[in-house]
Amino acid sequence: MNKWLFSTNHKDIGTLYFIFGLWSSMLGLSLSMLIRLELSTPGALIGNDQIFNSIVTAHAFIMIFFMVMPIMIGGFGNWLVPLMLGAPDMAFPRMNNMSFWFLPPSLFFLLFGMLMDNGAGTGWTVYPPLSTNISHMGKAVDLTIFSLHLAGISSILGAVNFISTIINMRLNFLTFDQLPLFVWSVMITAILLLLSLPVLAGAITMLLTDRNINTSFFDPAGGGDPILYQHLFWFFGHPEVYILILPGFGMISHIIIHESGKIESFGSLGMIYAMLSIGLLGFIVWGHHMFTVGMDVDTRAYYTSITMIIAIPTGIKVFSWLTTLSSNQINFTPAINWTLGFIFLFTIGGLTGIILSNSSIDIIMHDTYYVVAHFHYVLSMGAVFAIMAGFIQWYPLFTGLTMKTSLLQIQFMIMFMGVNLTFFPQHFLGLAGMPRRYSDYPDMYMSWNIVSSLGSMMSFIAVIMFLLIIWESFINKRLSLYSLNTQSSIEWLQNFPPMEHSFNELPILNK
Ligand code: HAS
Ligand code: CU
Repeated sequence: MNKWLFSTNHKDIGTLYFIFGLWSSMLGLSLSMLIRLELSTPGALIGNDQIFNSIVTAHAFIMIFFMVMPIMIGGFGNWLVPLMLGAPDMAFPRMNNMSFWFLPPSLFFLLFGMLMDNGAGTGWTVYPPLSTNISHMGKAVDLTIFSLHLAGISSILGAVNFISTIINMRLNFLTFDQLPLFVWSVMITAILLLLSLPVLAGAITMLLTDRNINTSFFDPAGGGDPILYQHLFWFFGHPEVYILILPGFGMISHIIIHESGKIESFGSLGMIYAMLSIGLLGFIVWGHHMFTVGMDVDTRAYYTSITMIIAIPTGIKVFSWLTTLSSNQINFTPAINWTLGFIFLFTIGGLTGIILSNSSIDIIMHDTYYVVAHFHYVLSMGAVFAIMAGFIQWYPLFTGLTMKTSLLQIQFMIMFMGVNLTFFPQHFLGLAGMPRRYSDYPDMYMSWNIVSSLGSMMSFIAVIMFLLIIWESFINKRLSLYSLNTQSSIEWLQNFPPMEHSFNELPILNK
């Protein structure tokens, strides 16, 4: 008990993040199934649009702040960064513990927000005036804001820790250009977090005072402006979407290098510069989320052009991955399946992003399902596929066990079909004008919505299957190469469940 609550060990804390992220992913998945159930046919299932909107809002927050970020940065970052640097642990181990333990209370506040009064049906953007007390009187939005404050503090502390660790705790002879790409990706992500989260914190604090102590930052009646909120939110929100994908880029690079039997990525330095450019450009494109606020034509032209430029460093990454893979015999292992799936589907999502970046097109497409399709291709098939690839790749390191390859292959096929069936038709729905965040629709949108909901059932089955595969590996205790040669690891495995005894207890890895 104390070992977990007071842990200062990067691997144990990483494991805590994985468990937390897995738990949240079940929660986020359940909410998404409710959304797809409501939308599976025309007509009402839940019968209350405020509840539907609260579900959509909680789904987004949970998936972003309590699933992808904890798993990628908290889980993989904590486990792998110190090992890749040759460091004994993170720079501030006790702060690392605090970063983690801010998250459970934050999640509780979010859930209270969803369940109290009428829930927070604001969408993850929390735009005023919808989020002010005109439309959301009760405490729900205040609780949601407080949840974001806590999650934000957690991430800022984590970011400080990663930046300090990477700058100060490298092995002496490692120069920056020799750092592994995953370490680079986490450092850039941490810098993005450090620069963007305080702006979100400012925006939601101003919203909190508008709601509770009668300020009027976002209220025209008092000389304020709701558009100011949108600028502050998206100055955070756009870098945030790169925060969600950059560590995935890092993991994908490592898996490709490993699977193609090479010692480094094609264009290693170029990959570093590409990630740096994506991170930098990510801070000056936020206006592409606000094309419909009445922006003048020059500003629209600026945001359109600068947004499109991001395709260049991203293209550098995609083509470098493909070049690293080329001229090798590819063995279709489960990790490489997810990796190839990532490259293909992330690119589709990226291309629809380029389409949306055209301001004149976006004025028509904004707030339609086309946007929903875009961001699920880069998130559900980008970020999540990268997580699956990384988890399978490093599972033997994390647990000392191996999962069953044949089951993983089948599971990949089901999930691949499931997510594509769910989200590809949403492009058609968006092009036909179906708006996002509505609980019902006219009959003309029915067919593709049925396909989408059936696809989500398929993904659901694939996720349950993945849990069973993990369970199977724990039951059958197939040792991985990491643990085969040490006596203590065998004893460790005999004490089921393995989580009771961390892998750090193996003398071989105990630094
Ligand atoms: Fe996005 C909305 C544009 C990447 C996530 N995005 C969202 C939202 C989320 C999100 C969550 O400009 C919704 C937020 C909300 O709730 O309202 N996005 C882009 C562009 C890129 C991009 C240009 N997005 C991401 C990533 C995300 C993410 C990564 C998370 C992981 N996105 C937008 C726009 C909106 C938007 C508009 C607002 C829409 C609206 O109305 O609300 C780029 O970073 C993508 C670059 C990647 C590629 C693919 C690989 C590159 C290759 C090189 C060759 C390609 C070229 C392009 C030269 C481009 C292979 C040629 C073009 C052709 C069409 C062929
Ligand atoms: Cu954006």
